[in-house]
Parts: sequence; C-alpha cells; structure tokens
Amino acid sequence: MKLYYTKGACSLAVRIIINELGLPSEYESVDLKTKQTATGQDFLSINPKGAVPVLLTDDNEFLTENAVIQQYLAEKYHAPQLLPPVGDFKRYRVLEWQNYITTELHKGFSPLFNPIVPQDIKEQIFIPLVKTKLNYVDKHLHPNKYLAGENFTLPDAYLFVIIRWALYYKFDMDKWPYLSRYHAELKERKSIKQSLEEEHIT
Ligand SMILES: N[C@@H](CCC(=O)N[C@@H](CS)C(=O)NCC(=O)O)C(=O)O
Repeated sequence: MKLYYTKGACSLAVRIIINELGLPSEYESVDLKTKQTATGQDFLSINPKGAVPVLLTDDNEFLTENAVIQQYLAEKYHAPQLLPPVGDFKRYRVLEWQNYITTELHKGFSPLFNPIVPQDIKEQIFIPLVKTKLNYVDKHLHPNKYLAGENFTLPDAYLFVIIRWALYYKFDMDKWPYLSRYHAELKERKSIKQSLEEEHIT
C-alpha cells in the first residue's frame, strides 16, 4: 500500500493507524500548493479533490476521506481494538467521535489554514468556534482516558493531529488540562512517536 501525505497534515492520522497496525507501507509526499507528488505526478490525477490523505490499497484502489481510510484499515487488517465490530455498540461511540473529529474539529481548523480568509475573521470567528469545540473535548477527557473510554481507538489518532494544530496556532493549552494530559500521553505512544519521526516532526 502507499499513503499520499503531507507533513503534519491530517494524513498523519492515517500514518499513525498504519503504524499502530504494524503494516508495511510506502509513503509519497504531496505539495498541496502545486498539487505535485514527490515523484512529479499530477496529484489531481490521483485525487481530483486535491486533498490528502489518499491510500493506494494493496488491491490497487485509490481510497480517499480520512475517516473512511482509517475505518478501511481497521477492518481490512482485523483490528477490533481500534474499531469494534458491527453489532457492538462501542463501535458507534468510536464512529461518533470519528465523525465529530472530522466534521467539527478538522473542518473547524480548515479556515485557519486558508490564506484567503482574512486574519481578523480568523480571530473573531473561526478561532473562538474551534476553541468551543476543544472545550467540549477537554471536558470529555475527564474521567475518560481516551475518546471512546479506556482504550485507544481510531479517533484518538485523528485528535492527536488536531491538537498539534492547536499548538501550532499557539492556543493556550493551560485552559485544557485534560486535553494536555491526553496529548502528553499520546506523544509517548510507540505508533505516534514512529509516525512523527517518519515525517521529521519534532
Ligand atoms: N474530506 C477530506 C479532507 C481532507 C483535507 O482537508 N486535507 C487537507 C490537509 S489536512 C488538504 O489536503 N487540503 C488541501 C486542499 O484541500 O486543497 C478528508 O476528510 O480526508
């Protein structure tokens, strides 16, 4: 399989899941501005939506959409610890969080990365909105160790990436003690350390 990724972008969550599963994979970086891959391919011919992540599966299918790629990996490689099976209600808690992270938090951050959104609009509207959502997640992480309870599941990989963006934007993490504790613990997780090293993220 091959993951098309951009350093530090949401595709990092898929890399974390690949490493969590201990799967061999190739990686090719994508310049999101020029839409060129590292080997000079036109990325839009791979994903006309122009966004990472894209997974080229071992069955030669290009699969897009972060939450769906993660779900595919957990099911294809039999990882009920990351996504419980159909019929187990815990599955829907995991998917509930996965949907929240992708639609509310990930897309809540997107305007901050968008150069056409004026800085004052970012500060007055989008940053307060995303902070409200992080307040909610912080509260949930006490007494829950992970998003879906006692065990690390798919949306934890995704939330780790989002917290890195909050740090990048210098959000005051002291306001979120449980999110800070969670982030500090996840940073030490083997699959996450490996993924950060692979993307040369310090
Ligand atoms: N709907 C896609 C969105 C992915 C996405 O927003 N990726 C960002 C990086 S975190 C990207 O590639 N943005 C570049 C663009 O959309 O032009 C998903 O959930 O996977």
